[in-house]
Amino acid sequence: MSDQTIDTLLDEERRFPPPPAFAAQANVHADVYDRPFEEFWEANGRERVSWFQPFGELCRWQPPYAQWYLGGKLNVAYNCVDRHVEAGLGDRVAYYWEGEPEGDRLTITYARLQRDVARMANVLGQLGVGKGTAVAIYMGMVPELPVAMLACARLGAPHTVVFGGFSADSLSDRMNDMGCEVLITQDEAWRRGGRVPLKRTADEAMAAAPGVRASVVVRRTGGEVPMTEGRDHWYHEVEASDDPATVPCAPMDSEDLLFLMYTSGTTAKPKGIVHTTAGYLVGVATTHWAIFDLKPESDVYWCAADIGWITGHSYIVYGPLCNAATSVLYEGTPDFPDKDRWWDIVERYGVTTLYTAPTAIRAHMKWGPEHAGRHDLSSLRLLGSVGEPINPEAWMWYHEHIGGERCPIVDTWWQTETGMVLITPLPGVTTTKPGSATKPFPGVRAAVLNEQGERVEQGGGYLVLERPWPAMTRGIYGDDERFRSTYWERFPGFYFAGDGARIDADGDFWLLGRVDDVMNVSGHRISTIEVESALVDHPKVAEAAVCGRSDATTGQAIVAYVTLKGNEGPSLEMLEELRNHVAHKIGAIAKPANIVFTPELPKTRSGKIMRRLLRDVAENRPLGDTTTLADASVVSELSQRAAEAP
Ligand code: 6R9
Repeated sequence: MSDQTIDTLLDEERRFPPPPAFAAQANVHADVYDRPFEEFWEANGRERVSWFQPFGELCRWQPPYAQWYLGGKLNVAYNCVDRHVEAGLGDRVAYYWEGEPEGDRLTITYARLQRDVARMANVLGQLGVGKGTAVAIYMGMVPELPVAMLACARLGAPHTVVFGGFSADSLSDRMNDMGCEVLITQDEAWRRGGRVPLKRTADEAMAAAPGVRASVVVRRTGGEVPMTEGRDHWYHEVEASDDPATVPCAPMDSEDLLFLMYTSGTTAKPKGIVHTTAGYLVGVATTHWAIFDLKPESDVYWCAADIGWITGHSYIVYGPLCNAATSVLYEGTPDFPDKDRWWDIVERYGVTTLYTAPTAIRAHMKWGPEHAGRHDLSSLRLLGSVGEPINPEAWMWYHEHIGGERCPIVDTWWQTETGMVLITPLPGVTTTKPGSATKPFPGVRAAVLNEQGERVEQGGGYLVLERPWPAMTRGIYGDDERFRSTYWERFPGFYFAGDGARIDADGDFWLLGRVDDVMNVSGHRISTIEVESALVDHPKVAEAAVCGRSDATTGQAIVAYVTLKGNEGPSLEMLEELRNHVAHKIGAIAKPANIVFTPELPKTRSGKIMRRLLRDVAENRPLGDTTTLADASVVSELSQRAAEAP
């Protein structure tokens, strides 16, 4: 982010204190910040979660690894489903599901969810899935997705959910890294009226993942898909009981692996971020209850993310279900069949709480407020934002056109690695400022350090966290060295998040985006090197350098600079071929928005590609310091080509 943007942010003087009526009924009040951190997490550990065996020790901190709620035994699926049915809440709606084809809807109560999970668990059990068996899940936003995750949790089988937009290579890499034995998928997914061939992609992935011995295929569209005898099983054809008594909830240790979520880092290989059972569950349930001011009897909560990302895991599945919330689950996109799809959903179900990403808000801004204006949004009482810094304009638009100027907005900062929200307003307590995530959550301590690792009381620097929190990752799967070097070496003793931040005179945090080679496209983390590797993988590409440039809708857009081999000349066909190649290697979200063909890339004398310069070129900025450049003429040549790029 340029200095100018930072200054603009800090000039932001609008203040939004919590509406008094909201504050009066809020779940948490200002005194929550005074609670000693041990007492806070100890009490929430007891109150928010049911234990088969209570924990003894709260936290064991052996940097960089923390363990929480030691000695406890519990089951995540039991906490998210069965105990609510036992408590007489079986008729409460867990999910209102909205499929993409018009009129395709389902109301799933907690009692039904319990039966669905039991059935899926029995099917998995027949395939030999038990405690410790790694399961991959590659699905769209259908009810069977949370059911599959919960069935794994019920059996004690760790899962990894791979976003349905990812490619066969991405899926097989993850399955191989985790050692997955079983894959749960579906025939196809609906998207904008088209069909996404999940099973076909899964077949390609399984061909490259020999450890996967069985798959379970849920029928969604009814499209023709090949089934491999002996390996693939239609979910609806397997005979299995849905009686929860036939498949007990496995008692798990607090620190047993719950899931891996792969995320992009600064190398081409995604990291398997480890999340365990008790700390994760307490962390997501506590934050969900406090930050979204959850009133489980009356709220209709909607997180419009995809479950394939950490936001969906923590705040569509585990947090809300643990809290016995009623949620909306939706399949599809905000502009199909029309741009008012979301507002139609809000009106139909009386959604009270909406949690989405700045990129979605900016898309709605672009489409205009008339789509929301056609619907009654008066049920909304609280709005949330996650995934990237929210620009003050987008914040104000959300506040006015969606929140009717009455709903507090919680801008929540967190990461795959943190598992739960760490910096956020509390809606009944915090005076918000458009663009600021404000304060660390109770029991969390964050700071900003300068280049030398000194604490910045007021001003900009690097965001770090100072002590462990329950849902923090337990590491990168199988890569202790990378875990230490990525997060713990830059500032010894602190968790380094990879984000820049500023603290203002009130002690509020303003997030400024990534400081490493990770791009943020529509709230999705993509590493520059991952895209470069995919490009260089193409037989005609000699070299590639990738950077993000600002984009009004997606936050950042991917720009690639490509040097072709030998006599290959640039062409529009080549450009399309390369974009498709990246989509095939990684997934459509990683497709470069622009490709600039260039005979040479700007490099330092030691051979490092000067990405900062590429970003300047991509954003038409005056070029910064080029004195370390080996051949300065490359840059003027590049600017010329970028301007002419198709
Ligand atoms: C939950 C999630 C994490 C990165 C993170 C930061 C950015 C997320 C933000 C935000 C500013 C917010 N980020 N929330 N930046 N304000 N409210 O998005 O996880 O996919 O791992 O991305 O997203 O850069 O480091 P993940």
